[in-house]
Amino acid sequence: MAFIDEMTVHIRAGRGGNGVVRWLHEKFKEFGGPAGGDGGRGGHVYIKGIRNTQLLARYKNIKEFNAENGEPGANNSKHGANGDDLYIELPVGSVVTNKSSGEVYRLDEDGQEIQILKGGNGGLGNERFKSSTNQTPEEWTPGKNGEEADFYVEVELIADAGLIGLPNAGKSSLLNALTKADVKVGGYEFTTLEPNLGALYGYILADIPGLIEGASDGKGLGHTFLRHIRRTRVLLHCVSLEGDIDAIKNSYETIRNELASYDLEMTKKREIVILTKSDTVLPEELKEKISAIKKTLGSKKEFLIVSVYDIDSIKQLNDTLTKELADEDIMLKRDDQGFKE
Ligand SMILES: Nc1nc2c(ncn2[C@@H]2O[C@H](COP(=O)(O)OP(=O)(O)OP(=O)(O)O)[C@@H](O)[C@H]2O)c(=O)[nH]1
Ligand SMILES: [Mg+2]
Repeated sequence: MAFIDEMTVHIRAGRGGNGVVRWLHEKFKEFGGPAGGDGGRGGHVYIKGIRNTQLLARYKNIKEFNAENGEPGANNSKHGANGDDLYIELPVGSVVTNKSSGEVYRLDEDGQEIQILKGGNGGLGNERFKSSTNQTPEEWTPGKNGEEADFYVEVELIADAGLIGLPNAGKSSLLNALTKADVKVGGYEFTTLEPNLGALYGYILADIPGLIEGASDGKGLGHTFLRHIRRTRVLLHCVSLEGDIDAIKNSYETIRNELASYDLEMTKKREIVILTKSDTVLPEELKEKISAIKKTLGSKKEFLIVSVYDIDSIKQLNDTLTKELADEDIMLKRDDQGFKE
């Protein structure tokens, strides 16, 4: 699917600081005993998931990342400071491969942190080498190199919400109205042949080709592209208000049936019904259609009445959607902590 981004970078954890040779300075004593401190540890490297699909663009001209080195030890047995750990922020949906070891890390959640490289340990100061037979050790050891490797980063954006519906329902038009996607729109069926994605405040909206009755048997464009919205949290089910009441009801039921025959789990997803093209319907007709649809949907279903020519209705859809996705975020986080709604 479009929107995949990638980069290859060299990443280094920090080198440990060297141990040092120092002596205690006491009056009337040339050597007051060894007092060289150990070096500090080099900084580790972490990757951190952030909900920002544009993040990779920030690293366009960067070929390498380096965590801070540890400081050398000091006199009076002082330990050198550890190098700062490095946090590399990457979009949620990033798959990061260590090209030397083959290890693969996935950032699936906002705020998730994974350590990918360890900083080198600091070296030992001469105080460490003191023994009964050696009161004046001159030995010290250098800090160890941090781990380093080339990494391949690929971002697979996972859609948060998916626009579904019959062909011509106005799905792509809504994607364009809500995001900067600017995809092809047409007054004929199957304008959209491949899924399109758009970004809405860091959330990803997917617009997929229209489904028709029998899509599960391969009619129209089939239904395999439903896999692109398998992991979405919310379905935006678009139903055009253009047809008569029976057509509208059938349109809704057809899509629900096709979803069920693709995967029953899909029918358990949160669904917001969007009644599109409201500008094509006269006010009194709209009332009739709405009350008929309410009965079909039952009391639990939420719906919105939208026209791309009615800015307020788009704004309302935008608000509902962003609130819905943000609430879901909070619920998911609570689930992680063992809370249940
Ligand atoms: N009057 C009116 N026309 C609309 C509205 N939304 C979309 N349309 C028109 O409806 C037609 C279909 O719109 P699309 O956005 O391409 O529909 P789609 O659901 O993506 O269609 P497929 O990609 O074929 O599945 C186009 O001619 C649009 O201009 C609306 O709110 N009002
Ligand atoms: Mg379309």
